[in-house]
Amino acid sequence: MTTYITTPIYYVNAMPHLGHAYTSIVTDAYSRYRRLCGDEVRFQTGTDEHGEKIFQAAEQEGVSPKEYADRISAAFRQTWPLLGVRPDHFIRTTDPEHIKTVQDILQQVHDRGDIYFSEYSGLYCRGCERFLTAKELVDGNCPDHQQPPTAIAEQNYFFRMSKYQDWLIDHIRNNPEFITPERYRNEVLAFLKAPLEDLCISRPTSRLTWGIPLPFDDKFVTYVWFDALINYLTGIGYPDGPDFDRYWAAAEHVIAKDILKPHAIYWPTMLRAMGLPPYRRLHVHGYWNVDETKMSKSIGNVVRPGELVEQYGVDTVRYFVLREMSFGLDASFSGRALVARRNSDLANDLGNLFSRSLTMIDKYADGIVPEPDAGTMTDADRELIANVERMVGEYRQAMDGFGFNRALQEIWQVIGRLNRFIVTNAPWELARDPAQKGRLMTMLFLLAEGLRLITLVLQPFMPETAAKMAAALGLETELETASLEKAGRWGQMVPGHRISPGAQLFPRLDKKNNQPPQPQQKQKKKEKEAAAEEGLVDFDQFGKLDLRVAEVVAAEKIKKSAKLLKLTLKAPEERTVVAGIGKHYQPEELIGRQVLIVANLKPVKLMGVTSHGMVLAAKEIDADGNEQLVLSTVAGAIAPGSKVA
Ligand code: ME8
Repeated sequence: MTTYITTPIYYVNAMPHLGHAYTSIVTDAYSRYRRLCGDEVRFQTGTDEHGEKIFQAAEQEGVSPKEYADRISAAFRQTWPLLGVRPDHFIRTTDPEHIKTVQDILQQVHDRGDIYFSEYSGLYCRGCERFLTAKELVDGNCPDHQQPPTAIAEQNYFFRMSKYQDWLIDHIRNNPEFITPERYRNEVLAFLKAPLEDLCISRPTSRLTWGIPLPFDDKFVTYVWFDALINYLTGIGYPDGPDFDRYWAAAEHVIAKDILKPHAIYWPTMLRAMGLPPYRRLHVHGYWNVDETKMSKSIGNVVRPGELVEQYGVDTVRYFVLREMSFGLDASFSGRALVARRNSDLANDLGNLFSRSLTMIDKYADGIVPEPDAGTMTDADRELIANVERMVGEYRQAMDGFGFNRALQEIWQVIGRLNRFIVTNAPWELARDPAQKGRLMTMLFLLAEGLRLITLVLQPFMPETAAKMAAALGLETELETASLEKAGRWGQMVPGHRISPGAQLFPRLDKKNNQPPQPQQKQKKKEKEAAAEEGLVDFDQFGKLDLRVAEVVAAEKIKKSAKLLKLTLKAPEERTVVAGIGKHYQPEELIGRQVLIVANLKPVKLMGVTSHGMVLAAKEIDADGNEQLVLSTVAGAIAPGSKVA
C-alpha cells in the first residue's frame, strides 16, 4: 500500500510553536505507523510564503519578503528534526516548480471557463487571508484573530466554486471518511446548506505584489489560498511525475479546524475543476489552548517546541501532546501536566517495567532471554497473552482512525498489567526455590515478549525511546525492519539472545521546579548533592558500612576516663574497640554479650588506646536531661562476625 500524508504548509509570518508542532508530530507518528504496516510512505510539509500577511511582516522587519521567508522557512525546517519529525519532502511556495504548476493550473481552469472577472466587495480578515461571511463574525470580529475584518471592494478574478456545490455535498455524504472526526464533516455539511459563493482568487498588484502573477493577467497576483493548496500536488510531481497518480490516490491531509473551510470546500472543488479526484481523507484536530485561548502568534501566548524539547527531551514532548489531546477536540497546555505525565506514565509505569524486567533477566537468567517452560504456563499467563494480542488489534484500529490517545491508553493498559504480573508472580521468591526455576524462566520470557511488542507499538510515538528499548532487548535490527503484520503477533521473540540491562529510559523530573533532565552523569551527582542536603544516604553509601555482630570477650576501664571502656571483641577475628559506655555498663556485665559494631571505621586513638571500630548503642535523653544508653544487639544467638544488612 501507499500512503501520502501532508501537514498544512505553515505561514512564514511566525516562528513555529506548539500548535504547529502538534500537527507535524501527529503526521510524523502516522507516517511511522504506516511504515510499520509495510506501506510506502510519502510525508510532506513545508511553508506558505506569499500573501498580504507575509508581505506586511517583512515590511515591519525592513527586509524583502523573500529574505524574510527564507529565514522563517529555515526555522521551520530546523525545528522538525528536534521533534523527531522526519518529512520526506519540504515544499516552499516560492519554489520555481510550484510557481510554474500554479500558473499552469490557473491557465487550465481559466481555459475551461471556471475563472471569470468581476467586481467584489466583502469583509476581509488578513489573519485568515480570506473573506469572511457576516455569519462567521463574533461581535463584529473574526473569532480566530479577534480583530474586525476590513471592508474591501475591487475588481478581481473569481473561481466558479458554486458550480461544484451539489457534487461536493454528494461526495461528503457518500464518503463518511472524507472529513473526520464527524463533527467537522457535519460542520461542513451545515455550511453547505446555504448557497456557496464563488471564490475570489486574485489580488490586484496595485494592492499586493507578493504573490504568483496570474498567467492571463499580469495586473493581478494569485490569492494565497489558491496558491497554497496546490502545494499538495506540486510536491508529488503533478502533472506528469512518475509517482503522481499513485501518491495522489492515497492523499490524506492533516489540519486544525482553523483551516477547515479552505480544505473541505475550496480544495475539493478546485480539484474537481482541474479534473482530478479529491483527496482521500481530511483529518481535522482542535486547538492547543493556553487558559482557554488558542495558542497563536497574534495573541502572543505561544509555547516554543524547541525549548520544551531542550527541557524535557523529545519523546516526553511527543508522548505528552499525543496522549493529552483527543484528536478533534481542544486541549490545554500546562507544564505541570507535562511533568506529571512524564513522572507517572513514562518514569513510573514504562520506565520501571522496563528496568525491572531487564534487571531480572540479567540476574536470574544470566542476561539471556530464557526458553519458557511450557508446562508451567498458567491460565493467567494465557489471559495476559490474549490481552496483549487484543491490545495490538485495538491499537491498529485506533491508529488507522487517528485515535492516538486511545492507542496510547491501550498500550498503557498492558504496561500496567505487566507491572502487576511481576508483583503477583514475585520472581524474587521463585528465584529462592530451585524447584520453581521453570516457572521463573516462563515468567521472564513472558516479560521479554511483552516488552518486545510494547517497543514495536511505541515506535511511531517515541522513536528514540523505542530504539533504546530495542537495543537493550537485543532487537535493534528487528525493529528497523519490523512489520506489524508479522512482528505484531505474540511469540516472535527468539529465546537465547542476550539483553543489556541498565538503560534508564526516563529519569524522574523534579516536580517542584520542573528541572530539566541533565545528562545522566550530572543527574546522579545532582541527586547525591540534594540527598546529602536532606541528610539522606543512598544505597551505595549505606552498603559501604561494614556492620557486624561481635561477642565481647574482655572489657576493662580505661584509666583516667569515666566514660571509656576498652573492649576486646570477637568479630570473628579479635579486635580492640573503645566504647563510651562506662557510665552505663560495668565491664564485667559485658562479657559474653553480643553487640553490633561498625567494623570498617578508620582506627582512632582514644586516651592512648587504638580503637578498631565502633559499638552501636541507642541513646535517650529524658526531660531532666538524664542520658539513658542501651547497647544494640540482635534478637537471637548468631555467630560472631555475622554481617548486619
Ligand atoms: O493556516 N493548536 O498556516 P498557519 C493546534 N498557511 N494547531 C495549531 C495551532 C493551535 N493553537 N496553531 C497553529 C496556515 N496550528 C496556512 C495553511 S495549507 C495549504 C496552508 C497548526 O501557519 C494547525 O495545523 O496559520 C493549523 O491548521 C496550522 O498550524 C495553521 O498554520
